[in-house]
Order: sequence, then C-alpha cells, then structure tokens
Amino acid sequence: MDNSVPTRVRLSEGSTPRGSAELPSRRSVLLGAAAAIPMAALGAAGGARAQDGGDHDGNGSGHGPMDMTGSTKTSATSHVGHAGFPTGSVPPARAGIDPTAILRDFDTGTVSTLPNGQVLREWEITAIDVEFEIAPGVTFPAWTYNGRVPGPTLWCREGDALRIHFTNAGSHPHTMHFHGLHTAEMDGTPGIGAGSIAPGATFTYEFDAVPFGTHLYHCHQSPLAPHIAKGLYGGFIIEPKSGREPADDEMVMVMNGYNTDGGDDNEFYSVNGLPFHFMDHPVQVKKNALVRIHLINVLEYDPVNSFHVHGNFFHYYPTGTMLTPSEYTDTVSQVQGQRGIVDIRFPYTGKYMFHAHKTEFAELGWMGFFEVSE
Ligand SMILES: [Cu+2]
Repeated sequence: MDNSVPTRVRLSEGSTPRGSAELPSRRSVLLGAAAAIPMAALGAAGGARAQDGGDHDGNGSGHGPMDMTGSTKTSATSHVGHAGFPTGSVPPARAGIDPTAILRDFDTGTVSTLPNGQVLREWEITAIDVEFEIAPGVTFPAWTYNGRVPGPTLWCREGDALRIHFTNAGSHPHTMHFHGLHTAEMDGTPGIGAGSIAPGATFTYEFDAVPFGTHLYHCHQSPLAPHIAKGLYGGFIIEPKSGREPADDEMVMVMNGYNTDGGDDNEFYSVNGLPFHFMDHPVQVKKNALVRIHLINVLEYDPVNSFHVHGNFFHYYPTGTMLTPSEYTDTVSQVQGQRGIVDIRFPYTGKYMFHAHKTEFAELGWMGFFEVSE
C-alpha cells in the first residue's frame, strides 16, 4: 500500500447518517463499503493497520486488532510510539486544534450583575466552518462554535443568569441546544421558538444556570447526526453554589469521533479534538494532587464510549449533579450525551495511559498519557 500520497477525504454535506435497519451486520457491511476510501488515511494514524491493506477479518470487531506485541511495522506517516502503540498526531499548530490548551480552558463569559443582584454571564458564540488536519494528510471540514472543536467550555455557577449571543456565520442552519433547565423557546430545537438559526442570523439564548453539574451543548439541526459529528458541541459546566471539594487541577475532556468518508461510522476518535494528541503530549499532573476531569461523550455513530486509566482508580460523579460519588473505579462508560466528573489523585510519579476501553477506538486515536511529576 502506498502511503506516500496523503488521501484527502471529505464528508459530503448533508450526508445521511444511517444505513438500513435490516442490514445483517452494521460493522461488516460498513467496513466493506468504506474500505476503498479511508484505508490510506487510516494508515496515517493507525500504524498497525497501515500495512494490512484493509485485510478485515470479518470477525465483527470492526477495525481489526491492535498490535499489542510492539512489533508493529512503521510507515512514512506513522511511528510506533509509547508502550508499543501506534501513534502519530498532527502538531497542534498545523492541525488547528490544541487539545492541551482546550483541557484547562474554561470560559466564564463576560460577568456583570443584574439589578436583582443575580450574576449575569454573557458569551458571544459564532458558528463557522473551519477545516482541520485531524490526522496526517487528513483534512476534516468541520462546523464549529467559535472556530474550535470541541467548542468553548462554558463555565458558570448555579443560579447565574446566562445569555448566549449566537451568530450563525456558517453555511448551514444551526442551533445551540443546551442540556439544562429552560423554557421550550430556549431549547435550540428547530420549529420551536426561534428554532433553526439561518446563516447570517443571530439569536440570544437566555436562561438560568440549573441544575449544577457537568453538561454539554450542541447543535440540534436536522439531520442531527452530521450536525453534531461535524463539530458543533462543547462542555457546559455549572458549579454548585456550595462548591465542591477544591481541586488542585481541573480540566475538561470531550470524547468525540470523526466520520471522514461520509459513511455512518467514524474513522478517528479523540479527546478534545485531535487523535493521538495526548500520546505525544501527555497531560501533565502533580503527584497526589486532586485532578478533576469533566468527562463528556459527544461521540456520534457509535453507541457507547468509555474512559479507562492505568494504575489508578477514581471517584466518579455521573452528570456531576450529586456531591457524593457513585463509584470508585478505573473504567466508566458513557452513551452519547452522557457525562460525569472524574476525581483522581496519582500516588506515584510516571506515565499512565488513559484510553477508551473499546480497543478499536483507542487504536484510531482515543488514547493518551498522564505524566505525573513531583
Ligand atoms: Cu448545526
């Protein structure tokens, strides 16, 4: 297989997201149909599979086994990285996405006080079409909020008044649909209230910040799957009025995927927008520090995502809506739209992997490292 010429693959606009329900095996059919386009591109990021020429074994596991032996052959655009896993992330400046910067970037908005004493937070959010290089030689024509995938992480406190001034500078109608309590008119659903916001139009979403928790927002325009999967989503954090146990380090991780061939599955997976990024740029944390991760799953086309950390356990708060954890674990799963808080301390220094416990997602970009120092 010739990997010397990067293949540019594009998602056709408005492509329908789903195949027929009577297909006997979604994965096997998808793989057969999609094999012609993405393999060269996949080779760029999935070193193990760059060599297999699309040799799908038909076992229904999807993208083929990860080479766990460390004997993976390398290609011009991939290398065997840490711990024998194939990797190869695009440098953030070239990609147009910097997952490390997104990690700790909480946007608290423009803050003022209303006559009734309520804190008012306002944001300007603009939908705009942007192309990113998500894997070596693979350009993804994204639809974004404020030019980034994921969109800005909006941070507020329980009970604040929120105004999100939305402008659609994109090429398609979009909305902002927030998870939280609000009136129907503010729900960002087509046909209700302002509904679809046409290209060139603006609308201000206005509601109070309830309930506290780790939430999200996304476009709700039809067809819904591509409008989300093209990049229109972001974190929405409502801090409880009473606060939480203070964290030493707080971050957001948005789990996503990229459908680069216009089919109905993903060719790449990531945290904070760039496959394999945290393999090459480990998340830097301090030994024994309380690290709080707002973990959000926006993955389209796959029903379940997961998060697993090596050599450690964490307390998990589903949706972040309670102040006591539901579980002490090293692995959680989330369906699309599910999210929660991971509170974790690393008792030892060193490098610890974190990744989707679905191996094919990890192999296609959803893996990284924490690097713990004194
Ligand atoms: Cu949209």
